[in-house]
Amino acid sequence: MNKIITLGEFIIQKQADFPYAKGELSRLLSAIRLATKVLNSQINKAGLVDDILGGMGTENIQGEDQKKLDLYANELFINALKARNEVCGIASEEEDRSIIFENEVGQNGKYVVLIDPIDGSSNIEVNVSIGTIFAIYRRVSKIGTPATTKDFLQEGKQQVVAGYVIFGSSTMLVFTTGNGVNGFTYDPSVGVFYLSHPNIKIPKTGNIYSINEGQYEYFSPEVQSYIKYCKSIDSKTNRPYTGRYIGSMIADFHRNLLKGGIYMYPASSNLPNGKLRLLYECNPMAFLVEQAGGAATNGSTRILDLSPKELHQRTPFFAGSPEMVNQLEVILQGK
Ligand code: P6P
Repeated sequence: MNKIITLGEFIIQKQADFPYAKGELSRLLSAIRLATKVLNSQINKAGLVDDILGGMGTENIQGEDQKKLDLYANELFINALKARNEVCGIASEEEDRSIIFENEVGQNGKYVVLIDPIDGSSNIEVNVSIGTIFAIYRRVSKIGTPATTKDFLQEGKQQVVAGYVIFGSSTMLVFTTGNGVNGFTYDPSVGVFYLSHPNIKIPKTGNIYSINEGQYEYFSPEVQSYIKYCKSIDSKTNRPYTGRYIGSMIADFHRNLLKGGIYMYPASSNLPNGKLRLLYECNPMAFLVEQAGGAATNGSTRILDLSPKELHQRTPFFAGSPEMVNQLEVILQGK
């Protein structure tokens, strides 16, 4: 049996990885761990109680229907993070504006957290995997003052921690602190996350492509060319590839991370900047996939190099096995 290491023990062991932290990041990760356990218990009985399913009759800033679970998870993570007194501000997909902690304790917080509390929430009604995505940055504004917009609009390469939780056949927390990617599986019978996937590395290539082909006619000719490439027969490059698209990015991303593959949400004539948000969806996933040896691009530029201009901005997003992402860019750039 593998050596049993809990998430708590792992965080303590890796404390040295956070050069300037004296336990703050550990406390932040513990807050995420706690919120995840509480959320997990609600998700696992979502089909039994209707106070967590269904819509609120409200929309988020993106004009998307807010599900009860979206807002429940949003409140949960905000309160768990606020209670640790390490965060000076939080930006969330479910909040129009960033939340700045104005009190003295908040102003002394060294970090900001950006979060998508539940990605793919429309899948909860049909029991398809959903997840939470988070990114943690050191603030750039002066400690002891309120957080500013600049603290949130940092390039993805400045992240100190990024991770996701996938609520699937099991609940897993996958995160990086810039020293590789590790996956922890939750055992609800004892309420503990165990290290189940140490040092995850994505296969250099694969044969899975994930994209909503129903949008084919709206894609650019270059994206259409790449889809045709995936479907054409060429035994030398293991094609045709297999199409797998769950409609929950975290689930598609996680499968491709472990098996190899490419996830794509391109721009289209009806979504000129794509659908996914740069700050709290694409940047954390890009940090993770690069730390696992993969690549993430908007089609021409590394995601982590993009300079954010606004909190909820969208970007085309392609991420996965490095050789597949490279081949995609060759085709997109008509080389
Ligand atoms: P479409 C969920 O809403 C999400 O943000 C991702 O998790 C998922 O991959 C994508 O949108 C699905 O979008 O337009 O293909 O239904």
